[in-house]
Amino acid sequence: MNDSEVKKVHQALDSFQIETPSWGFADTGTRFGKFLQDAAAIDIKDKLADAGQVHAFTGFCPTVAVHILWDFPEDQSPSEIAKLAQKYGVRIGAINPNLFQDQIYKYGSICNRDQSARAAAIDHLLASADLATQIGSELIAIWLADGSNYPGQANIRWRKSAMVDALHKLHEKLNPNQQMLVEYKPFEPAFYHTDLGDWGMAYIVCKEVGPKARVLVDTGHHYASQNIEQIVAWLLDTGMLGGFHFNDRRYADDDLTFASIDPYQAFRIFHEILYFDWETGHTPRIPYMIDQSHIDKPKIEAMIQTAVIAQELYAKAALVDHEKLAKHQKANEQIDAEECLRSAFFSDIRPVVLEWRQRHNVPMDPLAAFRESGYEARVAKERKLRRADLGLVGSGSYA
Ligand code: RM4
Ligand code: MN
Ligand code: MN
Repeated sequence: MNDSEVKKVHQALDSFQIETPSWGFADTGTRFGKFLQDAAAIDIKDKLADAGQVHAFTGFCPTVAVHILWDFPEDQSPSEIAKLAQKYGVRIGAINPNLFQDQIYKYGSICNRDQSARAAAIDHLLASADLATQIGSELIAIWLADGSNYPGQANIRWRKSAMVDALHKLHEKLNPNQQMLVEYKPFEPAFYHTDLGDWGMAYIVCKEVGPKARVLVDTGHHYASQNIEQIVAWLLDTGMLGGFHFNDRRYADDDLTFASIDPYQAFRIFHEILYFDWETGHTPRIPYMIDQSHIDKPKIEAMIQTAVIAQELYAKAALVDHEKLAKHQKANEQIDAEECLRSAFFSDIRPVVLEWRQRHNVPMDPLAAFRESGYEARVAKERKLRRADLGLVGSGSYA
């Protein structure tokens, strides 16, 4: 690697940050049950403390996404939670409203034909905007579980207009610095139709809702052979890319570790972003967020591993020779163009990443350093006792 390549990678890494999800530190599972871990976070304080560890050992995970119903208990004010984050060296990032858990949402939230369910959902969205403003969060990330299970059950067009109407109300509540990120998903929990089934639907809804709405790409929410980097390229070109939820999938919404199944796909996504950046001279502010459910991996280690994997792939993507690539593309030299990607992807960028860590005063091997710190064993002991005190007994049962 020559000096200018090294510089390019350093520059890219300096601007690369990843947001961790509060729910990724707690016990989560599949619909069949949960396997509990003593060290898993019990409450928001634990989640922020654990996120603080990830940031301390990696140096580029300074914000934490939160889920309203799971993370804001009634006896704690939002500003207390923001202060708590500060205490652990992190900030609150995206706010995620919860429109899927309550019994009233059996047939949907903002797309429900039942006026009272819809009104409750809209109230919750507006309350989420207030909360975001109160704690200085600029992002509201919306994932709807809305959809239907059987053909004929739903008037799909009616539901679309109800959705646009509700999201428009939220949009009007946002201040100029805030954005709403609209996430799509082809199926689950609904198995016949999902009201926001793909990026095109999310794009149309954002356009109808207003300029503060953008599309959120969850890498796990695509059909098996879908070309995600093309979606990303189109969203970049239209100024509609709102951010990412990172995870990987083998079958459906598996929530596996980002790039664990297909690292080349993750690399190609980063490449499209950096290529856009080079070509347009415009660096979009892209919130990169992890959205994973570590069912059986230790939570904090899994989060550090994910962040490091993403950082390495981003560094590799930064190594692509854009001038050369553009030249080969223009001349239809497909083999040479492809080689531009392959040679960056297969380069060993770890020495540059190590240099970056040294410059930023973070451990050379974040995972090993975290393990040596003994944090996990310490909190496991304390949280196990606290769980017993609180009378929290886990259950792995499905029915
Ligand atoms: C969904 C989606 C959302 C996440 C929920 C819990 O599949 O990815 O982003 O908040 O799961
Ligand atoms: Mn997601
Ligand atoms: Mn998901």
